[in-house]
Amino acid sequence: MTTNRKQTLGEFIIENQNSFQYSSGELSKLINAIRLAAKVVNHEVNKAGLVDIIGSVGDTNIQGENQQKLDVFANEKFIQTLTNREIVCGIASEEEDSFISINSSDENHQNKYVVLIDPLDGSSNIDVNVSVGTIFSIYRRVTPVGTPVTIKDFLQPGNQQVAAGYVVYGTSTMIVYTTGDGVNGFTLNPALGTFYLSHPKMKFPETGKIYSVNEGNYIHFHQGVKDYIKYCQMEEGDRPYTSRYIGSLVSDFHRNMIKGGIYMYPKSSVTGSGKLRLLYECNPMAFIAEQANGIAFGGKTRIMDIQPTELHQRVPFFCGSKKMVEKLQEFLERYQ
Ligand code: AHM
Ligand code: MG
Repeated sequence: MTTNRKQTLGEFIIENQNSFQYSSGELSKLINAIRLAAKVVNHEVNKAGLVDIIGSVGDTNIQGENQQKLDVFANEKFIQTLTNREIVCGIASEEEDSFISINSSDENHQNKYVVLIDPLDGSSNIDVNVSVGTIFSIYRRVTPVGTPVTIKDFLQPGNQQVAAGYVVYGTSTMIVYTTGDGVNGFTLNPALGTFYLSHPKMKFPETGKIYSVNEGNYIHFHQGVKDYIKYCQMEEGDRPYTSRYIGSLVSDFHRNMIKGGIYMYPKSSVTGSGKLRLLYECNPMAFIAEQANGIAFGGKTRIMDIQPTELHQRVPFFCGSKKMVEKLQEFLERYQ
């Protein structure tokens, strides 16, 4: 007898536990902890309009930006959950100046994973009721187990990631993640508090009709990017494309992965760099994109091949459907 009962995220994690390259159950526990923290953050995000939690707490983060209260809440929740469960040896967060070293109270339990997290990305969208997200990235430490983590454990190129994912707090809440064996998406049933496998084996369409970029910054873009934007707008073949920009990376990426599209955050002539952070935003999204047949490009090289030099490093980011990113690359090459 066939059944259309959907697999839960918990079941999926257990079933796929042995497919990880270095399977010991530790990575599964870690993803489980992220699932738990995501539910708590989701609950809080959903009531943001009801309770007096929105608004700035007045702190500024390392990038000099105003933190929203929910950023602080999400940051604390993820760090607390991962710390209390003693399943990682270190955490770096977009909201923290430096990385956190976690010493397990159990001497026999020598954790080998570090997590890098953007606890609430796009948080300026919260007070206007627009989707936000959490982005996470997981690496095996490179320093010996049982010793405190060092900066080396965090400054690894994206091609060393063992898992990465995001939570989108949208019209429904979803967790989308990869452990290097494709990308799967799980939707939360809020009545039951359970994530169900709703989007198995997600793939970017080869090409698409959506381009996502903050065109307000057009004047500051590299000539190759400007020309590509003009190409997207030209009346020819299947063009003009559709412009869609939420200003929330997770949501823009998620839509483009489902419908086909390209997301761009180029460097600007003013700042000389992009806005997005290599470790917390670009690398995890790049891992997911590549696992879903897409491309993530940093303007000169593959995002995941960039050797990070600092925790809060920013890079240009171009990501999406293969053919669209390749076309953009052609335009960029004309000016190199
Ligand atoms: P944040 O980490 O401070 O929330 O900033 C990242 C966000 C991304 O989600 C989004 O794609 C981008 O900033 C939007 O920036 P802009 O408003 O400059 O277009
Ligand atoms: Mg962010």
